[in-house]
Amino acid sequence: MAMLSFERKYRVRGGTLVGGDLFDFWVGPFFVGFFGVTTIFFSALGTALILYGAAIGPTWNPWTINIAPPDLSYGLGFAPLKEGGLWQLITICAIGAFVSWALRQVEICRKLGIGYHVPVAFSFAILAYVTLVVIRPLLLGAWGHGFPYGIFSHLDWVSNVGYQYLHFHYNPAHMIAVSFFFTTTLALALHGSLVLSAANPPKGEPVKTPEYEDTFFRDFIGYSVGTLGIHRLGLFLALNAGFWSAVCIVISGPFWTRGWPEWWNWWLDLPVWS
Ligand code: UQ2
Repeated sequence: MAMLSFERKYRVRGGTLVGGDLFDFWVGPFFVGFFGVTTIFFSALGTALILYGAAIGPTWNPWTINIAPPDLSYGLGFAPLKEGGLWQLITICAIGAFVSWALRQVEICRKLGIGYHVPVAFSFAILAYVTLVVIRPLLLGAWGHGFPYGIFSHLDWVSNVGYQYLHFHYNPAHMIAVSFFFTTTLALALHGSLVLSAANPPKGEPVKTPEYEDTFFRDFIGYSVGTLGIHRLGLFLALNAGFWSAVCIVISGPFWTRGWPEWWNWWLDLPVWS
């Protein structure tokens, strides 16, 4: 792939966390680095294990392929490959690949002397996954509490775990997470449409400056959060969506075992009503 004219200028040596100069090179447009190698290793091994799991399973239908975690009776021990051990190895590979990917982002940030916002943001996604397949199963005492790897099967898991708490939408952390997801889409819709509105003037007119974007919102609601502010807000909203998702599942079981509607009894039990 051809290198863009400005790219060579940013292909600077150094900034690596591990391996010094050894893996400090590019393959085509891609920076490699130690963590590029570990990403390839874990994702190739993980994918091979998924394919093996599918091959020894009953179907090649992509919707219904399922690689299940071990039975609860295995607790926090290792299970035989065909009894959930594959799921355990695939989970290790997935975490290895995700963490490698984040650390490769860190190395690229260090090279360029830019902030760590991207790897920090990605870490929240990793946290949400690790909460589901490591932290919550550890707290509950069995790997069998992890979710199965399969398209339909993971949907069934979400539904079943939800009904186990009667009505998951009454989970207060779930409410907060959903609100952040929706607000994220609102903010991105506002931002995307605003930028395009300024960047796509009628034929023959010049592209409008950010002052026009500020002015639109000042005319409209008396306030503009600003061009930097909207990106801070967007990051804040998106990270909170992932964070509260992790909270809402990790409290379900380890810290609250009854139905979530019942949790709200604290409100009915307030002494002010008597
Ligand atoms: C803005 C601004 C942008 C934007 C947007 C706004 C010029 C290009 C979308 C307006 C955003 C506001 C008022 C915050 C809305 C609050 C929530 C919680 C959705 O002012 O600066 O930059 O893209």
